[in-house]
Amino acid sequence: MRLREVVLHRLHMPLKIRFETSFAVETYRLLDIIEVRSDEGVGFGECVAMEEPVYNEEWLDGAREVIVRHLLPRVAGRELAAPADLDALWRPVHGNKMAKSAVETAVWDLFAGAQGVPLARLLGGTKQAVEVGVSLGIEPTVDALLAEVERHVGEGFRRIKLKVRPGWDEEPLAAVRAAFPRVPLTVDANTAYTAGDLDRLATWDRFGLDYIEQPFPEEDLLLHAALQARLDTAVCLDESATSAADVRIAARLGACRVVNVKVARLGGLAESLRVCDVAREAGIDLWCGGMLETGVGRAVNVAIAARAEFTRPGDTAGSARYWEEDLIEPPVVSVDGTVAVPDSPGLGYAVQAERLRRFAVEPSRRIAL
Ligand code: OSB
Ligand code: MG
Repeated sequence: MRLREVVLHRLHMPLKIRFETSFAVETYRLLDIIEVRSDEGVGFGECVAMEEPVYNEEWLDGAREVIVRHLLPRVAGRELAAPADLDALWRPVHGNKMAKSAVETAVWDLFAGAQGVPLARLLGGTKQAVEVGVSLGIEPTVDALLAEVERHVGEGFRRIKLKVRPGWDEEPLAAVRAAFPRVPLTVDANTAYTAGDLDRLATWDRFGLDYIEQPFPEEDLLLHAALQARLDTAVCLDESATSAADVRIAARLGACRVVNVKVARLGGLAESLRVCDVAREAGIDLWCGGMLETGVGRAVNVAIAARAEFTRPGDTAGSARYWEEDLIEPPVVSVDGTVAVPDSPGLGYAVQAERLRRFAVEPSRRIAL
């Protein structure tokens, strides 16, 4: 298959929620939808890089430049036998994984659609439905957080993840644990702690967490290993895990027992599948994270989470948590903490062209290949 044309759509989507983390407050998403076209059909992918490089080193305008100047020219005129062929073509371009993933996932959608198979099945996913939890942002008060937890427990989410940072951790955690003694609970610090916090974090077994996600800066696997050695609670890596090789090293060091798979952070679905192989060999539990995606990215998350290695609930809540109106039909629906894996070809949801136009902040850019 040859790509004939790529269309880049820059969208502004208002979020229903105000989502505060240790590194940002998000009230809307600015994002690119990548539409790839061949003689066989169309595929869609989402670039989830944030406006500023505050989650990882990538940022939306930078990713757009990488796609246009460095990735698409390397695909032009090339015959692709499978989506994984992109790996070899892009090998000269280092890093820039969210940019690569945006195009790569669109190509996977295109291949799955052309073969008439659901993306989840092309990826080796066997589940009929995936289990989902919810990631709750930092709230102005503990009472506001308790109300959020109560509402989401009531909606049936399979685990509650709380965003934490120095100054918003032990007090809200103790309050949530006291009010909900048995709810599966995790925390995510997005790298906000330092070596000076190690002794304090090493006491957190008392909160009965399923895992502690990315407490320390992404480079510092040894610091994560030092914490894991002092806890019964699992350490989970997000930002630190940018490749299958990273996960293998982290497992060898004892830096984690759980990994949050974000397809975009890993550079796409081919690398995500390699992470599945490493996780099976090394006994690491996986779950699928999120970046407040629209339905386009969310559909990819549901598809990969259909694989058996994803043994813990993901952050793939339904569209209604984030959007008044998603880009896809039907929306992703989570009922009682599960999302059904679609059985129609490709992503399994129809991207709405009219909504791509309505949420656009600039004319779409067409690139002939
Ligand atoms: O660290 O998992 C994270 C959102 C944006 C950036 C980083 C993260 C998150 C979330 C929300 O936790 C996940 C979601 O609901 O999509
Ligand atoms: Mg995280």
